[in-house]
Amino acid sequence: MQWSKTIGKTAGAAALAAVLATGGLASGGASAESWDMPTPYPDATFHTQNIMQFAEDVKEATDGALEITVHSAGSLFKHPEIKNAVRSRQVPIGEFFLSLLTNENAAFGIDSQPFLATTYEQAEALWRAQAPVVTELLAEQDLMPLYAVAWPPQGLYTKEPVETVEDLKGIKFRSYNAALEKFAQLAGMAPTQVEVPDIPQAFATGRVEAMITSPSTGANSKAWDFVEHYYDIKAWVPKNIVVVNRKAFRALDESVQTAVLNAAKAAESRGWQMSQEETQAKTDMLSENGMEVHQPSEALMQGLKQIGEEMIADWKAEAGPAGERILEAYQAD
Ligand code: PCA
Repeated sequence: MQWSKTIGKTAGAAALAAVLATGGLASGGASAESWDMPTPYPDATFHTQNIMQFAEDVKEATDGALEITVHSAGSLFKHPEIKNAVRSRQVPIGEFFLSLLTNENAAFGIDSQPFLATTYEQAEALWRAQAPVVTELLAEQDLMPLYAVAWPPQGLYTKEPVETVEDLKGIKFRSYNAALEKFAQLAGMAPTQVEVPDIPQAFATGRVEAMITSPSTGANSKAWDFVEHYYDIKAWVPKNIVVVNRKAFRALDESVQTAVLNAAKAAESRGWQMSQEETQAKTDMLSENGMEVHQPSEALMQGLKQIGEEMIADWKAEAGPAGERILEAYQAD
């Protein structure tokens, strides 16, 4: 843990050099393969912990033939660069927020569309519908998904009480992707993109004053230090995805490939389980630390859902046939 904090504070090239040096020392036998894996979120995040376990599982199952070193919190590559770093084989494997790829194809972003899938059951069905399309689209870039895990349903954090969408007007809002930015704008707010590790500072300096995110990210960011209210609006259930470069994967011995796929399968089901368990635990943590946890008013939900309908109509138009395929499969599930 200590080393990753140090790397987090070091500038790019120096960090990479330090990391490679550490990786070199850590990897035992000469034939052992050593993979660096950038991830965007801090060590305490359940996704990151799940990935650490995945790395452990791979190491154990392959008797150390493949060692994956996790570089959390954007310490090796910044979040928006992780996908291309894997694509260009600067690293063989990485994790990122799937809907960040919306700018490439709207099909990647369906899990961040408001009020389309708001429970775990729905989110799982949506992933079953989305996964084949995502797999095809990523294959065009020589990438292969290993697994995806949902965040808990997204809630609203504010300084002042919110009864209707009107109350959100003019608020400086922390965003994390294009869909959320649009949602915020349609609600009359002023969005700014802020990565998770930078949330506390963005609030402390007044760059932002509200956000929509999971109870996990809220609690891990100590939201109680800067906002008082949490509204459980369950707006959507977005996912992180772990992808591998196909050339790097194929270069592994077949038995190692199988071990990676098995560990990925286990990580997917463990991750969804962890996510569900977190939802209540982290929401409780918000109130234990003095925040007011509310069920949203009817009026607020109505206003937000209206925005959602507009967004989904736009999304359908943008996503075209790939989007239709996903929606049809989702509705038939
Ligand atoms: N946490 C991440 C993505 C969704 C979530 O719950 C974030 O706030 O950026």
